[in-house]
Amino acid sequence: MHVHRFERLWLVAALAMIVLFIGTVTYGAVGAGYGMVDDTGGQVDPTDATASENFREPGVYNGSEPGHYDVYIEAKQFLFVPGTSDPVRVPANSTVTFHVTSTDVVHGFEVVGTNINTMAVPGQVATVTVEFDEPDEYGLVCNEYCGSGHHTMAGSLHVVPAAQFNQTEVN
Ligand SMILES: [Cu+2]
Repeated sequence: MHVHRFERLWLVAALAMIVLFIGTVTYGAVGAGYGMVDDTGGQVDPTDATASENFREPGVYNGSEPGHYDVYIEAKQFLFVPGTSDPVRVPANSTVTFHVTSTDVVHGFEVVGTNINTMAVPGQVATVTVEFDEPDEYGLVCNEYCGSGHHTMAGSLHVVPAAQFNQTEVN
């Protein structure tokens, strides 16, 4: 059977596009380092999150070794606790694990300008670990539509010079 040269060209071009699209979707799903909110952070009762050993009173805690901190953040309509009324403060040159949960509806937790970006799902604790080398100030935003005040749901994270970080700020 004779296939016209242009017909063949379009067949090849269409096939190449299909391969390219599947490739970009695959890269986005597994190659770019994205992770789903999974069970590593454990589960909690969303109506009483701190009752579970997987979640503590929101705040900054000393981690398992020096220079490591655990930050427990409760997201709820329409604030981060801590973060919204008081900035989250951690020292520079530290490794910080955020444990984020929601006590009402699905929220987002993004540290603006970094690759820290997770969902805050009621009943589920999302954990993300990150290193902060330099003092800096970051915004926190909720990027899952969570209700009429969603656009006001924001906070801040201050990475302060180690000398300015007071151990009394740690729970
Ligand atoms: Cu929200």
